[in-house]
Amino acid sequence: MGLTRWMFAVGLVFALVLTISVLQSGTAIATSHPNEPPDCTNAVPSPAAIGKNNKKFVPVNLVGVTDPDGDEFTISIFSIRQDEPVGTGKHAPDAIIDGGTAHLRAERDGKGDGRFYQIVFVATNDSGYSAFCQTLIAVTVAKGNKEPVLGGLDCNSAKPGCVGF
Ligand SMILES: [Ca+2]
Ligand SMILES: [Ca+2]
Repeated sequence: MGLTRWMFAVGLVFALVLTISVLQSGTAIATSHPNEPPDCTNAVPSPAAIGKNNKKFVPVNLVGVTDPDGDEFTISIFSIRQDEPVGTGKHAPDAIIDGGTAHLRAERDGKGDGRFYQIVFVATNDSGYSAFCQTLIAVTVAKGNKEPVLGGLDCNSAKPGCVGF
């Protein structure tokens, strides 16, 4: 019992030291950081949703990103994925990346539960600090006025079929 109690005490001290060192390193990071990266907590697509199913491309931009230091920043799209098959032929691919603009096909699988596109992008400020961000946009037009459901497949929208990166 004595040994158990001793080990418990050692563990407690160790945990305390660990907590203090974590807090100190956290403080050190906050105070010595010369510049903060952009904040994409409130990033949303514009338009907020795609309300058509005409198979045409819709330009979608990303808004709501800010920079804590007021720096200028640029947005560069890294990847676009979707939860339905991209398909082949003239209605593929379903996304084209043009810098910070996503061209997304206004399309949904007639047999599916509604399409979501996931846009992954990087916001980089003029001091070179980057934030890795993501947002979702749905194709809202649906038979029977059903809400689109997120999930299922995970396809690269820029390539035919349904492939990964
Ligand atoms: Ca397609
Ligand atoms: Ca879906």
